[in-house]
Amino acid sequence: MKDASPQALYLADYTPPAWLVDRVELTFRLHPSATRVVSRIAFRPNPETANRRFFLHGEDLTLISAAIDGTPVTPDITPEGLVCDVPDSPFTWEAEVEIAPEGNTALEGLYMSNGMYCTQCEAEGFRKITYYPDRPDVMAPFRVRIESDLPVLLSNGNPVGQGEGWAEWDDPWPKPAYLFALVAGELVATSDTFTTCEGRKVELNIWVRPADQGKADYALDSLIRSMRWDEEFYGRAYDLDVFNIVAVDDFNMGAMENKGLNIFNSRYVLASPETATDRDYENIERIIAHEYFHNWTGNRITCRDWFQLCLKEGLTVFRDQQFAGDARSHAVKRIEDVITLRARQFREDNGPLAHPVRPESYTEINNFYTATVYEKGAELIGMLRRLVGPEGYDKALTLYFDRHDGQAATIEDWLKVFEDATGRDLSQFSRWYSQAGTPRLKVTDDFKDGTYTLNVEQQTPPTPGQPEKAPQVIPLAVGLLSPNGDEVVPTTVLEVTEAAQSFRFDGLGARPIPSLLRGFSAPVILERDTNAEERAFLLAHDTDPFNKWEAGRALARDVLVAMVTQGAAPAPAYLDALAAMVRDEALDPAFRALALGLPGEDQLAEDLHARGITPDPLAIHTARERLKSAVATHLCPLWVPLYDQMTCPGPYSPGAADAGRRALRLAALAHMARLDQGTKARAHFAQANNMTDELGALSILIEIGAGEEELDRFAKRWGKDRLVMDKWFALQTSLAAPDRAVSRTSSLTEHPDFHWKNPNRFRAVIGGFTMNAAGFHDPSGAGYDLVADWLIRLDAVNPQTAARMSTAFETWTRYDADRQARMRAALERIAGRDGLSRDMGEMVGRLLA
Ligand code: 0A1
Ligand code: ZN
Repeated sequence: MKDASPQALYLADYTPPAWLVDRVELTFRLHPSATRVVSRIAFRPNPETANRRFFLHGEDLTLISAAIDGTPVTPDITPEGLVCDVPDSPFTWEAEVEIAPEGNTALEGLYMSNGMYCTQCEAEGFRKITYYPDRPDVMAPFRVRIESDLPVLLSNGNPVGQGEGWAEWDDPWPKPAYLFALVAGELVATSDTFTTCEGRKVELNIWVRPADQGKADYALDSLIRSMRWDEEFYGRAYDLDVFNIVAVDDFNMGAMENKGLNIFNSRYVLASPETATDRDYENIERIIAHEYFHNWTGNRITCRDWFQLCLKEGLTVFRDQQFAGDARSHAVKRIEDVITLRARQFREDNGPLAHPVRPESYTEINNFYTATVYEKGAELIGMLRRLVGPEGYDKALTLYFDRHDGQAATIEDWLKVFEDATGRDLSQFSRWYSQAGTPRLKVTDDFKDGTYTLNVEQQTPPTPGQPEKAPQVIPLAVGLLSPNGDEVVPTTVLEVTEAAQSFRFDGLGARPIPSLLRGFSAPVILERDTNAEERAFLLAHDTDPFNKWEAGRALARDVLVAMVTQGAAPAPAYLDALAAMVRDEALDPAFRALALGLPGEDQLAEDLHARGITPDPLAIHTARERLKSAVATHLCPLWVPLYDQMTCPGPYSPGAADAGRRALRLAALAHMARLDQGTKARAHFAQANNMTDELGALSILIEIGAGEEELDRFAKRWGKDRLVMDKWFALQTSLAAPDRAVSRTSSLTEHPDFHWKNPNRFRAVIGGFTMNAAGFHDPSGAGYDLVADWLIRLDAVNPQTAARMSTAFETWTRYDADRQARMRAALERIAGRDGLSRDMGEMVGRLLA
């Protein structure tokens, strides 16, 4: 592993800060090419350490002046910061630096987006604004003065004064520098007020550019519902007089939880029925909630160091998942979350980038905002809750907030509150934080004299730097069904703690059918020799909605694997089971739509690889297309009635009920299109009055190789809307036929609207293409070269976004020797570039290790 490189940092090397900060005062004189930042910082020695070395982080800053207690000083400046001789008692540091936000294309620190100033400081962006101990365990209250002619000037905390060309903000809550934020621009607000359960009246504003006015209502509504939910379920109230959210077009990630001033990628704020899909609305709701929930899990209690990132992210994702489940359907939400977990985190865990939920070393922390830290991190919280029960969980959380409010905490602190609140020993559980890899659970069963025995073996494959794994505690939720479909043992959580273990169920009249890992009770891969009959039985009878869906998904996977490897015809048992499910009106339409979805091509490649078969992306694509057509034909009589039935009368509502009906209706339409060459889909596109239907019909047409005319019409209609045009670009690169994907993507990179420095547009075009498995893996290697060329180009201007996208190559060792050689060559070409960023250097180093 590249871990051994000189710049790698290690969790084991943590040392407390030498100096603590009591107060920060900042003045910004904004100018596109010459912004001045004046800082006044009260330092005091940390009584917990004898180290008195005074080091401040600082990158790309021009130091104008520095003084200690009013006396000018000349510090030693390095590319990473400065050191200076200081007294060994409290003192005030004053400095003035100059920075150039308009040239900041990396979008870290202070930068400009469409004439507006904004900041992104997590993880280590504050050091590009001024000299400071930029580490999360240094927390301080901030006061900020902004001087600019722009009309709206925002920072963290409460507004304390404003006049012609200036504004002042005061944030009384001590915070680490990564939560600092500043925004200045021509903005308009959608506003409301919220009175907390503690009686505080809070002004809520969602700020957008004037052209986007009217598109923030759903974000605002989501914010209010999030605030209410956090009070009701976690007892957490908001703690400032104002909560501001700003939508920004150029943003590396989804959004950022800066104290009192959340900054969002505009795609997760702006929505209207005509321009946003149901999925967009769902994402807005979830991400607004996520950032809001960080106010307590992240801001009031933050991380001691970046190795502890999952402390705030895993918990906050878990909380946003709970919230979304409450707001929508728990069953559907769980299925969607598991689809994402498998597609992103299992994929990561199975390749060269696998790392523990709490990594033990990194070179560039920006590379560790991963599915493992976020999504697997959330699964760990879910398992803890399953193990200690909901009351134990609530007690532990209350203790966590009481004990650690205002602190920068660790995973040890987190587990200790669970131990203290519930009396449970979590030493074995803590392995989930330190061991990478997805555990395999092998289950066999016996039945004798009324006793049913489940034999469980666990094993976690080696991952980079971790050849051996110790057994973990795995909550295995199980139910047993009798052959007539009755549930004879309701859901029971078995605790698997050993490498091999058996569990007995006595007093059964007949051999039961087990429903294992209900609700996906642990992030593991279940391995069990079973047959299509058992799967069809569970699909028909399981009372656990997740496992009902899972049974159908497993059937589909087996069918597809047989189609790819043996050229088999689609199994009728699967088609019949699917028909029964689609017909079942007792089931939620959203659930039925999910049941009609097939495992993705990348997922199938992984499944084949796990069975020792080298995946052929084109064969997988072809089999999947054949299966879709077979489903269309076999279930033919169902589609038109379903399409006619699943209308949504009344005005558009993004709520779960209507969204589920639209999803099922579009699923019916997709199958109809395979039988009528898209006639109905064309009509649907033409009549659509919302983006879900418009984009849904357009994707259906593209998938069957039609839709060119509609694509043109779509571009004419939406050419001026950048978020909608991102969809137009992404659709073409991600859905182009395998033999045309490379050329289509190349020609789109020549399109005058391919503004590649905008991360959303880059992700739409290049990221969209990397999702097109058969296109990306074109046997010529042209797809790899195309992506490598663009990663090299982007790395020079925006390392963070470029490095994230290098994960397109993380599965390279799964493929045939020829493809492997071509991917390796592409990665080596990137690695060999002069001036490669630290971000990209670390990623390709790990990918090639
Ligand atoms: N903390 C934010 C996401 C975020 C993470 C990293 C960033 O830069 C490296 C920016 C934003 C969240 O979880 O929403
Ligand atoms: Zn987060």
